Amino acid sequence: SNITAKSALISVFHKDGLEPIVKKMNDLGIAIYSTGGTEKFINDLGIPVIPVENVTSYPSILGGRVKTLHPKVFGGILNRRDHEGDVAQLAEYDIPQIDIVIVDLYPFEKTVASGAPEQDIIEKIDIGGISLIRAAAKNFKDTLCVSTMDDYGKLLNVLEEGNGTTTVDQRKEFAATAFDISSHYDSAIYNYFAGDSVNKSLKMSQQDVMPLRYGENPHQRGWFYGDFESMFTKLHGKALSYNNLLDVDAAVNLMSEFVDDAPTFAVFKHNNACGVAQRDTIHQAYVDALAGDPVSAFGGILISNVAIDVPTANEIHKLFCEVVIAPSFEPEALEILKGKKNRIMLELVGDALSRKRNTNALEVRASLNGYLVQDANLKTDTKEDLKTATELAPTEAQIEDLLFASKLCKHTKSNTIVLAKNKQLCASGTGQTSRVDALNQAIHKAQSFKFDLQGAVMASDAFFPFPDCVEIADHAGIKAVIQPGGSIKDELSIDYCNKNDIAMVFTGTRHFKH
Ligand code: 93A
Repeated sequence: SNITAKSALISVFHKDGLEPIVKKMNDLGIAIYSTGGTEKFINDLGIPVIPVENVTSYPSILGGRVKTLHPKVFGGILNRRDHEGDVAQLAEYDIPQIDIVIVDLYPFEKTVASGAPEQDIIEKIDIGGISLIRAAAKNFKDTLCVSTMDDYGKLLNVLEEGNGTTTVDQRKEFAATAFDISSHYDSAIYNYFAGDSVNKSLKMSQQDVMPLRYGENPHQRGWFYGDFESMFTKLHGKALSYNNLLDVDAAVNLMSEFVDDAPTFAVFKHNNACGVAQRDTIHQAYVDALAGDPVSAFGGILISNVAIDVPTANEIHKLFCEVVIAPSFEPEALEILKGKKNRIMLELVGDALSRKRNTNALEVRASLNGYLVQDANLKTDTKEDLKTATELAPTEAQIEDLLFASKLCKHTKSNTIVLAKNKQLCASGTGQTSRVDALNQAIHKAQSFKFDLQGAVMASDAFFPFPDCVEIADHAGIKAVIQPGGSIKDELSIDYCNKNDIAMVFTGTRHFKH
């Protein structure tokens, strides 16, 4: 089952990275067959190459739509070496054995993502390449299939190790990758076509839609409709997923509250901030944001309201994170962060953050065979909105923390309680069915990450119907509270605060977020 390669067929869209491979093959005496552009590339390197047309005795026709689709090519790939009939037919029809197939497919997804017209997208549906991959992978017992540029390094190792000889296990591994590539490729094509019917039902044009690899889960299809590029320039990384986009939206919404403020950093997970801090430097803001919950931060979405500098980039680089968003990246910081191939880096376009706050966008969500539509929540609580409800008024420092916590509260899933201290999120309770649960979750979380809650402040997205929350908060060391007020039992909470030296302010604005 070991096979020593004597020939290879190379047909690749992207030619970069190919040079060391064809050189190695040439050294090993492997004959190379190739298609138009790839053949020219290899020829220009001064390496002998046989045009595939010499095998098929056909030119490339229909503008390249048919170049490798021929029995002599596929016979050469699919024949079984231990099968008498196959061997005889190879001789009978003068079919050359092909031991290695290297393909890099037409970039279908990239072409869709570029917003190209339909005609161009259709031309990028690879037929011959995908067939070569499937054929070579099917016949892994006899043929080595390299189906992606990402496997060039692996191929080179294998060639070097075995001097052109490969084991069946090695070939089977390459075949598994090949079917991963081909199934992903066809899913992308399917998503593109299926998107058409969704476009029609939403009355959108093909230009507005970005097909996603899948929806919230792999068994759900997904698309993004909108103008991503008006808000972000993608500088690096893999394609954004449905969940990435939800998080990016949540991150941008929160950071739009801090546009002109001191350096502020936030870490998001599942649409909620799990770490936020405002400091004199963005480096310190990042360090203190991360400290809010270093466990949740794993795989998180990061956002800054100022440029990412080198010290910050060095810290971020230690963390596995999906996306980093910032108004800009210092060039060297960008290089550091590019050190992880998949890490997505998004630069905010111009005043994208302030635009997010100042456009009267509508929020739409599908519901009950229709849509629920509402104004975006653009109300930010300010100092002027605060009415002191207790005998004790908050200090200036507490007011700053209260307003900081209130901003976080507004952008966290209800029911929520946010605990903050010195412009740092200590912890929040998120998306709970009771406010008491949200508070207990926040306290428990803060304590588990060693926050000292003495002197911290508490923000609630809605009023307290009972005095239980202020009591629990008091026992945890909370000294100031911000909440909308308006419960018929407000007095019970106020009384408790008065008896226990807690300052409480009412904003008059509820910030539910479901
Ligand atoms: O249009 S195709 O589907 N028809 C083919 O017969 C065919 N054979 C290989 N595209 C085909 N290919 C693709 O051409 C490969 O997958 C590769 O992406 C590209 C390489 O073309 P060239 O060598 O001319 O640059």
